[in-house]
Amino acid sequence: YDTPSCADGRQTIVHLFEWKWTDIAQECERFLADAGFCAVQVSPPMEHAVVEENGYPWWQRYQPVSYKLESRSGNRQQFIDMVQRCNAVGVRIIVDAVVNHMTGLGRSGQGSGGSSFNADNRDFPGVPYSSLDFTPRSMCPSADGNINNYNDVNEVRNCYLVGLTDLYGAKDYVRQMISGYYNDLVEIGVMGFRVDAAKHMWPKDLEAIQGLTHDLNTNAGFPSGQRPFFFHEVIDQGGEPITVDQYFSVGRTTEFRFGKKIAWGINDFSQLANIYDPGWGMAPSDKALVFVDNHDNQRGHGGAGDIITFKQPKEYKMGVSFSLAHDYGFMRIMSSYYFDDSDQGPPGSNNGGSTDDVPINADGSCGGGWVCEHRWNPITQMVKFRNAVAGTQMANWYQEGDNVAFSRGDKGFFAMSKYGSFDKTLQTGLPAGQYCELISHCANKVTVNGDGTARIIINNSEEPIFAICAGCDG
Ligand code: QV4
Ligand code: CA
Repeated sequence: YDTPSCADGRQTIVHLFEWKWTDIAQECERFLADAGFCAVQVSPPMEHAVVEENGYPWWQRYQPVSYKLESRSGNRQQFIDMVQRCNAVGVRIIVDAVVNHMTGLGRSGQGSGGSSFNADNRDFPGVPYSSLDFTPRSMCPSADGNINNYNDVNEVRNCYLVGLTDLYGAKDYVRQMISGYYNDLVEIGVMGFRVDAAKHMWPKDLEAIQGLTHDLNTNAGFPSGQRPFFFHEVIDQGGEPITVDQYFSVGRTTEFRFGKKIAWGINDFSQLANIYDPGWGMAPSDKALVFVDNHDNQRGHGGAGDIITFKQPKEYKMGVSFSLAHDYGFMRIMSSYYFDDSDQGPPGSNNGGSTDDVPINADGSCGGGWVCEHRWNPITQMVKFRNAVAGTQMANWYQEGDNVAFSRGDKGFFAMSKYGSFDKTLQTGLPAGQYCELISHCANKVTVNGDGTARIIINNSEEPIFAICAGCDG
């Protein structure tokens, strides 16, 4: 479950947060395929609550009403069309799977697909689930039925996360409904799943659900016998009894400590060494799903604090570029929309809860309130670098003040200078020859000498990043 079935050895996924299926299909065809992205993580595609009183917030999509593929991002037919069109150009789809719970207590009415529901009665006829399918109250040790004490494993996994009706994952029927949802998606051609709130589910229940889940669909271009890729959202920053290693048998885990270490390191380059800190309990590289920020911590939700985002563009470009140059973990890029309010939905959501299209400007940037970090020059270019150096080790580490550099085997060399001016001869580990510097699109040409050294010049205050790799033409 750890290995994503990427086409052509591609190494990076992008979360197109709250994008519509029609826009994602176009983005696969017009940008992501050529840019060398492995896959898109899409917002939860199942039917969700419609929370008018909070202005149709982004988080309504984390409150499932049924597993019908009818959401703010589009309907079932549009979802299928997206998966087929993305697969056709070698870009895979990863689904954000919200399966720990259904909607929050107090909610009732109709979901985004028209199914009726009543959370207080635990009644979700669109699945269907009834009161028998939710974790028995007797199994939750907290006084109010909610999770308050993260030091009690039974409370974290058997009580309600912020009032969200908690599914009883030990029950066969519940396992069948969840795996039925997965199998529908696998049949359509998705490559894998981000399991939302996996910290609040028992690993043995996840294992049973996976056991009922089919191999990837060979008609969608996957090799036969290939298991879906799974990564589990487990916020582990140390100090709690639930740790990422408890989930290694069921796939990868989100490594939230990575984003913090990047934020600290961009602030003080001397902290960029030893990003992978096993002493802190961080997942080994082949178990870690890494990211500089995500849709929660960029707006003060789960795992927030000491995180850099698109709101600090220069620092963010450096943080993501360094991460992509590094050899640790499987990398996800965040692609956001601008917001002032942490509840705020995507562009257009104030208009009755719908979503606007993503317009592309003449210079390749996005308009209409969409940030599109994945289209920011250094980020796009470093995705190519990561593909080119895959499988190599880091070497020739150099750090002095606000300058850092390292090589990736004999395939690539990366450097970064916080204040944008650097001029020094360093060992690149590369074979002699002429190389195109990637961030400048080959405006800078670099000569590697017979002994592997090269004069590295950075002269750019906004994008103070340098990268060369074997076979990269800019
Ligand atoms: C409110 C009260 C509760 C009360 C309840 C009663 O706050 O005290 O019990 O009503 O009905 C929203 C609201 C929240 C509301 C809740 C239920 O913000 O105030 O409770 O709905 O109606 C996202 C948001 C949450 C949001 C949720 C569901 O972040 O704010 O809650 O969606 O709409 C922990 C977890 C981790 C989690 C992280 C945020 O370990 O798993 O918190 N991260 C994932 C997702 C995240 C999502 C969920 C889990 C839930 O990445 O985006 O939460 O699916 O760290
Ligand atoms: Ca649970």
